[in-house]
Amino acid sequence: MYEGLHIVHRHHGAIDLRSDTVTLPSPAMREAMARAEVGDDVYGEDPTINRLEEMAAALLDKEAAVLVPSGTMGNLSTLLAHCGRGDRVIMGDQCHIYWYEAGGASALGGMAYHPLATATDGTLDLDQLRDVVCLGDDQHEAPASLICLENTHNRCGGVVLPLSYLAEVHALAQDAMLPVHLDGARIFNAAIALGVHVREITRHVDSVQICLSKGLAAPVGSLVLGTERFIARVRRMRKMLGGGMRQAGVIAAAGIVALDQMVDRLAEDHANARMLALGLAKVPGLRIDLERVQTNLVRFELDVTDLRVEEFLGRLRQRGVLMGGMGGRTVRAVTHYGVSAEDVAHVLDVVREVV
Ligand code: TLP
Repeated sequence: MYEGLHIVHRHHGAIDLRSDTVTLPSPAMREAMARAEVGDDVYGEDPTINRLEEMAAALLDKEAAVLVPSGTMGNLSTLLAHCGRGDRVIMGDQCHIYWYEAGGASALGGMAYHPLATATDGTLDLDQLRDVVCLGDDQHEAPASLICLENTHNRCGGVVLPLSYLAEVHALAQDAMLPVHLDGARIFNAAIALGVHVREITRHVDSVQICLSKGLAAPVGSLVLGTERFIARVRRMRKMLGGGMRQAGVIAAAGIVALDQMVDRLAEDHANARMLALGLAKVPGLRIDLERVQTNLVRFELDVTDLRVEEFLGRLRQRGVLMGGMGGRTVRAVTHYGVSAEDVAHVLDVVREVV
């Protein structure tokens, strides 16, 4: 149907490494979207959404799933479903929920964030965690109600949480009778990097949010997964937040293609990220911890004293390469669908020239 249609994978001709959120839908996605059977999802009558939710639940081995417009709404509706006002949510001080979700759970759900120091490998110290999961017996304390983890870990540079660590956190949480929520925006990157089925990750958590619109290249959408009872609560929160969508099967159709066709190819993004990281490591004036380059995110520091990050990014931009600043002297470059090994080689040439 889309033969002859030119599918653009470049934004204004630039090689865009700012994020994997910039990915454009594949031709198969556009075709599936055009053909999607739709209905009113608030009535539960969109067959394509129902199919996507069932498919995801089976894949991640959870009882039920619900489609939400974004990762941010997925996390927020999940936190609202797990916790009430005055509840304490334990999370790492580098996690996306804490840094980049506009404080939603606090502003709209009255929750108290309890951030713990995050190690460079994305983990939290288990002794510290043990100390805070039981808070709430004393009247002074906001009761601990939820632990949030993130995998892969964005601000830590896309690192993958070890399965043994997930098991330990899960056991500790079960002892304290607390649920564990996983922000799995890039959970498939983690599974591919570990070489395991994604279920090996999700078995250690009670709820999980996954993004279809990052490396999997769907235009819109995230899913929240958990028990049937829990997902019914998330559905109510989604409605409250204005995320109850109608004929959104057009979105779900791309999501089905994402889960079907776009997971295995993430290995390509990881190889390209590795190539980029190895090249950057050889550029004098840049500092990079190669051990932390495990998936598609590449974090590095500008050590050149007279070159400010904004200047560096501006000079790249002039030469058709986009990267993002992460505060301080840190830069992030993300490989994804639409960025080839040749693109990475070109980016390295440009970086060498600029630095
Ligand atoms: N992350 C975006 C920006 O918001 C920083 C990016 O470019 O990486 N969890 C994690 C771990 C994420 O990285 C993101 C997006 C989200 C949640 C939120 O997803 P959306 O953007 O769909 O609300």
